[in-house]
Amino acid sequence: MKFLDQAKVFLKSGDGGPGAVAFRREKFIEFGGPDGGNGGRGGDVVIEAVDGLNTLIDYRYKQHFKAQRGNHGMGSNRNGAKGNDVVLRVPVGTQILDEDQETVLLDLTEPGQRVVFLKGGDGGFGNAAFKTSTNRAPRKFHPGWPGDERWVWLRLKLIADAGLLGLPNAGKSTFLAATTAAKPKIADYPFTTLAPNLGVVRAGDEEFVIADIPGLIEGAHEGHGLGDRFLGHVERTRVLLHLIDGTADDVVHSYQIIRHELEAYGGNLAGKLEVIGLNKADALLDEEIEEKKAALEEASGAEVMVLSGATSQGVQPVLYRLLTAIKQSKEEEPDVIHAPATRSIPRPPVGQRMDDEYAGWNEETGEYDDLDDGDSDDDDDGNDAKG
Ligand SMILES: Nc1nc2c(ncn2[C@@H]2O[C@H](COP(=O)(O)OP(=O)(O)OP(=O)(O)O)[C@@H](O)[C@H]2O)c(=O)[nH]1
Ligand SMILES: [Mg+2]
Repeated sequence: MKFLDQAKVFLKSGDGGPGAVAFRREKFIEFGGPDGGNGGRGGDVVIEAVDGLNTLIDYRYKQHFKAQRGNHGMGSNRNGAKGNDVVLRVPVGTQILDEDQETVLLDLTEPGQRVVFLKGGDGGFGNAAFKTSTNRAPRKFHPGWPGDERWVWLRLKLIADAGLLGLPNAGKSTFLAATTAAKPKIADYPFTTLAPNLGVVRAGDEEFVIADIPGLIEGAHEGHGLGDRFLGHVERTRVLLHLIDGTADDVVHSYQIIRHELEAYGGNLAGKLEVIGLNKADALLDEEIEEKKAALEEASGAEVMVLSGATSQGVQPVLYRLLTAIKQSKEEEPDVIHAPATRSIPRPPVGQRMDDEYAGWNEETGEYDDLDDGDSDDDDDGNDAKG
């Protein structure tokens, strides 16, 4: 199954329903008056973050989401019903981006978070609302306000605590498989992993989520290999585990390639806390380990941990190191819920207003001439005479 991490969708909130033009007409009731109710509000476009979803695959098959239009108003001052909302259920961690794919409009970080993204248009006033002291029988109504519509991108960034980074074949997926219940594909050719995998690590009584992403190569930021688009999946992690294949001739060069790509990617990735692991130690002689570890420590200026995902040698200390970093980072910066995006586009009125010069009140008959009333020929005649 292909992992789908973004989708383009069209959203439209419902238009408001039109107001009604109606008059009270009852036998023996002398002064009826206008009683056309208001139109109903259009349905909203609601976006909801739910647990248990981890892809946006549904949005590949259905791209258009339209909320229902508000119902029209009716006589006897009955207002139209509100249109039904349309609710998009997305995985936690989904961002809504503008068509430019850059401007973040909404960030859903908490399960259950529910945001009205596009509000339905308001219903139009019925003629009862246009009654004034000088015009007691208006035939004016408002057709309702339009809903909002726009194309947006849904983008999912998996929320993992730790991210695995490295060149292809560094042993990232092997590490994930060794430390979690995840079963990623592992093979001795580059780009075995084509989409991110997540796994839950248990270290003592604690748990954290680790993400394995496709390997990076030199020039990934220019699109080489699978490019750097998967880095978005580790952008939000609290710590990175940078794995280096210890069997490579020049481990320092391997390290620097990845560092360079992180810097080219931008954001705060390069500044993120990094744990460096010299991997595949089982395949190395002791003196090789010492030599490569020392070279890496000199190049990075940080401690380098030695491990083997294949034999699990040195893996536990790495997990505790990651866990400590995650806990520390959570203390410094607890999870933040981003404020929902607010809509600031004013809605222009549409449609024409009905001309209200025509007053249906007939002084002589003491009745209103109702437009809807097709069989009142006599009234119409009387009215023509008046006009
Ligand atoms: N000897 C040894 N081999 C390992 C170790 N970890 C991984 N390998 C081997 O290295 C090869 C690549 O392993 P993967 O886990 O698929 O590497 P990856 O970093 O996920 O690779 P990509 O998904 O292509 O980026 C496989 O043949 C693994 O069996 C290790 O600790 N020791
Ligand atoms: Mg892999």
